[in-house]
Amino acid sequence: MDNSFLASLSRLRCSRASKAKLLTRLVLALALGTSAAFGQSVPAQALPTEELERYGDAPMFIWGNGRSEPMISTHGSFTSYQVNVDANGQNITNDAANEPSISIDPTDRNKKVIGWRQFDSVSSNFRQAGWGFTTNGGVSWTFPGVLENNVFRSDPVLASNDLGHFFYLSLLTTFYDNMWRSLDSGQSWTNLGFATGGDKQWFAIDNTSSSGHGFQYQCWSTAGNNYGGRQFSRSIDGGTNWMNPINIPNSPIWGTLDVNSNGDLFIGGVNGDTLQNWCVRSSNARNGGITPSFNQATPVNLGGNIVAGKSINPEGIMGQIFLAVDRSGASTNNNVYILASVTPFGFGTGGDVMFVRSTNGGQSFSAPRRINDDPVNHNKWHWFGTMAVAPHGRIDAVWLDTRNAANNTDSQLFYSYSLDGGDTWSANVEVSNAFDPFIGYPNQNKIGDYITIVSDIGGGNVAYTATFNGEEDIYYVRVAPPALRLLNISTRMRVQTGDKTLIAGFIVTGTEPKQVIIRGIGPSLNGVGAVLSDPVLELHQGNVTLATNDNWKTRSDGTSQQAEVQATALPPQNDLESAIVTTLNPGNYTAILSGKNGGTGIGVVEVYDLNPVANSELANISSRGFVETNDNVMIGGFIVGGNNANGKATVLIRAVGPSLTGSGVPDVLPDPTLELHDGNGGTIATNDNWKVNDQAQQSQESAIRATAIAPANDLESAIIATLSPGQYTAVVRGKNSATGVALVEVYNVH
Ligand SMILES: [Ca+2]
Ligand SMILES: [Ca+2]
Ligand SMILES: [Ca+2]
Ligand SMILES: [Ca+2]
Repeated sequence: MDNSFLASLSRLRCSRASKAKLLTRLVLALALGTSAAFGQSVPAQALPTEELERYGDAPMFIWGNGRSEPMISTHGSFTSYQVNVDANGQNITNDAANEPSISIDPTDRNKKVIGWRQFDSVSSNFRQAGWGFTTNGGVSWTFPGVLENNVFRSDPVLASNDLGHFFYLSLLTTFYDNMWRSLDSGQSWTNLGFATGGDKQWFAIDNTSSSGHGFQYQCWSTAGNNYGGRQFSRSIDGGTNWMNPINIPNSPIWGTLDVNSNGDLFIGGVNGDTLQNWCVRSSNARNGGITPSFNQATPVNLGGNIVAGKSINPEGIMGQIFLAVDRSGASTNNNVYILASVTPFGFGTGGDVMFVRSTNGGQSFSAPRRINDDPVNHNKWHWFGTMAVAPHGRIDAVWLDTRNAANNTDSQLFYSYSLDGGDTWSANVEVSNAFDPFIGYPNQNKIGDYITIVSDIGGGNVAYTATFNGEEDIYYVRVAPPALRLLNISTRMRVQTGDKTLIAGFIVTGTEPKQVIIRGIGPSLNGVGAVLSDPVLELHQGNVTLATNDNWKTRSDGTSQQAEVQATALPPQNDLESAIVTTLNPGNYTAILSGKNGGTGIGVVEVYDLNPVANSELANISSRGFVETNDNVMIGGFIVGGNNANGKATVLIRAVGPSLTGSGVPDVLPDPTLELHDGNGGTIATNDNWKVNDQAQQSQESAIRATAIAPANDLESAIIATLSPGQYTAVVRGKNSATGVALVEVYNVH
């Protein structure tokens, strides 16, 4: 297809059509503004359209942009890193940037990309496609230059597929889009070419295992539209070719789309004429052989209206509609969530962040729920609300908030999360310092029209626009629920000899040394059958033996360590038991528990964190042993704790057997099963084979893969759990009472 021909054709067509529409909208905007000014109830009228993404100022040749240190802005425990820095990591002075769209590599969340509208001069609204990438989790960013020099581009939308390939949908001055792709984690981009589209497009990629796997779905507005109002297209070949656009029932605009775990497509948006919000579904868009149709359209009450042209963002939108679907495979699987900043019905100013959910495939939605938890004040702005769902189902919401500002314009990024599918939400958390959103407008009277977030298992990755250094720039910040730690990790099993001793691998992560006590327990265990009568303990790092201990009161060199061990308040109860008190640098360690003189029996090896406030933690334990039956199964224990009363720990627990064969381990457990119990023995979850959540009977493959440590064999087991402070045990058994060598592993994922 000849893009330049299409482009010139469209320029002729759209300039007439969209001018007429814009005029209509401006008239309506004036009408709306009038009634709002009198504080009257605002009936449903047409929306004032956002200023179309129209070419204005000509490109400027910028010779004099200076450089300054990049901005890093900390607020409480949150650090916002400037993204739109040059190839050397320096701030570019006198430019402007907004409308950031973020995407992360699902196979390695340290790799993230953010695209934005790049204005090389703050005095010009000429804009190009900016982008930055990070390979270290967002601490440092590189902006090698715009996608295409001196080409007007706007409205960036980024997404990644399940291989970690990034896609960048970019709006041209023709109101058509290009799709760009990066196969190298965002370092370089290839233009895949013409991609239909229109003004304020959004797109989503189906990363499920449905028949629509890899399909890309795109929707856009009715204004700035080259297709006579048709708003939807699909690419079944990874963004290269797009079908002839079709209508979406009720013409929703300014809303995102997403797929459920079966590949059903959902589109959110507001009808610009009636102000009614909609959730529209296609159940056959995943069928590449037919033109998609929409089989459900549900009106959605958000308790208020999507608005544009308000004082907080004069030429822009106060908030768009963010729709996201839970694909966790857990009990919340396929919930459809919608969140937006809206002006409450009956009011002309202010905005609240409102949330609804559907648990029946979008047939109906819950009553709207207000997420910002400050006292109701219809002057306050809670704007640019956006949301994402983590692979295991946590919902993360962020927005800009003027609650603390006497001038009611200085804004801070705020955060709230839900761990129960939107039933309850955390207290709101201040994430950023306050900034003046009116500073640094690039000859355009708004700070763009959106910010975005993508969630991973540990937290949410936010791209937002702020003015901390006196210019309009793009920032990255990671938000997350307060994290708890593993204060103790242990493994219990029947210790045998040779390959069947108990080997506990553990990792200390962080930046500071960690003081620990490692214990080998046997004789003091009660009621567990034949115990290991005289344990011996070794601590290794790689091939280096760091310490050995037979009986805890005496070191291997014969000196006494009784006082040192007692000072930990964790001395073993029996003199024959073993203990090593040591301080470990971050790294991988192995503790081996065996019986003296070839003794066998049930024993426990355990590691306690003696300095939980250090900037380091026990991140996981991976214990290997020979799993038998009844009392002689393998039991991993751990204690979740820390200094945050509202904190939780998200853990991945695995039972590994058959894949050990590849490491040369004989007699592996052929088909493990896993149980997670709380401190009272209650069962929290069970799992046989990791791809299926046994409680919900849904696929949890994508959630487990999102941890980047999915088991290697389909018969192995995995459970993701978000846990309050307390003691927990994970039990590994062989299916059908089989026995063999296996691992029980607990990872703190954050
Ligand atoms: Ca700058
Ligand atoms: Ca825009
Ligand atoms: Ca001993
Ligand atoms: Ca299994």
